[in-house]
Amino acid sequence: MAIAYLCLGSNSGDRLKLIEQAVSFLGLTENIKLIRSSALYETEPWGVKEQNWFLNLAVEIKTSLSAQDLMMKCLNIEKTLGRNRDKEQRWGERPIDIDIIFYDKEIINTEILTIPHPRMHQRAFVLVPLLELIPDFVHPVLNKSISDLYDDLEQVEDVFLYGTRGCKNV
Ligand code: PH2
Ligand code: MG
Ligand code: MG
Repeated sequence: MAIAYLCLGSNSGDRLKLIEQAVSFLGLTENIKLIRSSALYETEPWGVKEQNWFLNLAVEIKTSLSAQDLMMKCLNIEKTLGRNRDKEQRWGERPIDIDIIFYDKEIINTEILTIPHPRMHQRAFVLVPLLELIPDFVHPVLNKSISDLYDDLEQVEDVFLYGTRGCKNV
């Protein structure tokens, strides 16, 4: 059994429904058990700025699937929810994205899969949800905790708890 952390994101279509459906499909997948979820966040687009804001959250799962099989399950759920990668720009708009951030403390570098996720430490939309779940988890390549990685962020894109965007001064 492995413990893995996934980051889910959506910025087109009915974002809330897509995230909810993706989490529930994950929970219904054989050999995946949902353990915990972070809160839901509304986040400024990272990478390509001219697009809708995203909804993001992180989940902790327990699984007997290999990292590779877990990735295939995630890709299948993305497809079921209408994702068509042929029509997408890198870092552009997508109805649903499910990324494996950590798989235990394994370091995996194959042609199709890199774990830990290679850009997670540059992204507030990944670090903020993970801060809730595993602030002291030490990144097996960078040897820093999630809290330290968050403190080290040079560019922090805006991350709001879902429903609080636009309430900056309240
Ligand atoms: N995903 C991307 C690119 N940029 N920005 C935010 N805020 N949230 C995302 O999930 C995201 C992104 C590529 O997968
Ligand atoms: Mg992805
Ligand atoms: Mg992604």
